[in-house]
Amino acid sequence: MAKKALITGVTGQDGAYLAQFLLDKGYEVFGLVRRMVNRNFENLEYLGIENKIDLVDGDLTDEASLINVIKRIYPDEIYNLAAQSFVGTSWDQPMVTCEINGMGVLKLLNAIKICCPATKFYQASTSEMFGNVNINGIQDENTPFHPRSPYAISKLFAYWITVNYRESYNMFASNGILFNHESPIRGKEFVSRKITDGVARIKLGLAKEIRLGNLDSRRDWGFAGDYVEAMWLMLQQKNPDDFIISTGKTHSIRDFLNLAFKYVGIDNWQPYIKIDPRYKRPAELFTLQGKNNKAKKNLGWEPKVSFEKLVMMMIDADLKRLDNS
Ligand code: NAP
Ligand code: F7E
Repeated sequence: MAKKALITGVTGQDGAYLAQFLLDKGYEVFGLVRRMVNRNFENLEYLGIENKIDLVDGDLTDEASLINVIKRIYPDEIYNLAAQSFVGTSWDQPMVTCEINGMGVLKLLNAIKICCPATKFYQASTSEMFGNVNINGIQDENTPFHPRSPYAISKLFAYWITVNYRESYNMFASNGILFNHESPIRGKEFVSRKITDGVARIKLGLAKEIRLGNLDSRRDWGFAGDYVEAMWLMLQQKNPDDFIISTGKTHSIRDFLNLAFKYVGIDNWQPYIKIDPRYKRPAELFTLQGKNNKAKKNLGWEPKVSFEKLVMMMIDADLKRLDNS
């Protein structure tokens, strides 16, 4: 019989790639979707899997809905990817962010404990939890946390409550501490996609500039399609554990701009970039770079898509999308 997986956040970037990955592995895939006036299945449609997933209604902030869904499905694996995932918004909406990203995870873990304690659980943790600790080095699983945004703080609660349910109730619950990962279906509010969409528009004569904030921060950017494999691998281990998933390399926003503009034949990007204070953050994370040795050794996982290939892939997709629209 096919294994059953429930994905929360299935309409997001990672949810769509993970659903595709699990369908290819022969899983029966269920996706939790919350009530919206206009539901958006664009990412699932982009990957051509919108009709292959069983969509179920529920919201991470409503424990009764989670219990109902879990009782209906009895999944073998639950991947909790749902979140208010935009760091910038977390200063404007700190309570919603903590309700969903923090308390939502506790509600889900509790629902699993009550209904199906043997179900394996994956929590989408984040490199944002490290803050600016060890920014001249490289962050690993032993680096102390110092979150610097309401988003990061909500995710730190979720990280520890996952560890606590594992230790208290012997549940199979693992944290993936993922560094930034992008793709052609990354939300346009994130800097990578904002740049590739903007560069494609400039190339096609549809825009004249891109407005950005801090160009000096550095991120360890990988490809989302590679990272969902690591989520699955974590739940196939004998024991639950926490893993950093990253490329091990770091690049600045300026590096991203250099590559993106060069790819479309523009060597001097300065005239197209306007610095707008609205996009600067009250507390910035200067450099993120993750050491992925544990994942390589224990999971046999490695990133396949390089930073350069990722940027080119995203620009190609945006050029194609704009050409067809
Ligand atoms: P994303 O594209 O923003 O997707 C977030 C998903 O969460 C969407 O499907 C959204 O549904 C859903 N959601 C939000 N609030 C919900 C609620 N109350 N109940 C149910 N669903 C809800 O995020 P992503 O980039 O795929 O990231 C996936 C997860 O990994 C997130 O938890 C994020 O914080 C974490 N993470 C991401 C990265 C990264 O670089 N991408 C790195 C580390 C960790 P709607 O369509 O209804 O809005
Ligand atoms: O910002 C700088 C910004 O919003 C990256 C989420 O998936 O990864 C993501 O969080 C950097 C920051 O991602 C603009 O100040 C400059 O230093 O693309 P971002 P993020 O904040 O790193 C982590 C791992 C997650 O867990 C999150 O869910 O780029 N930056 N100018 C800008 N950023 C944005 N968004 N827009 C700008 O105009």
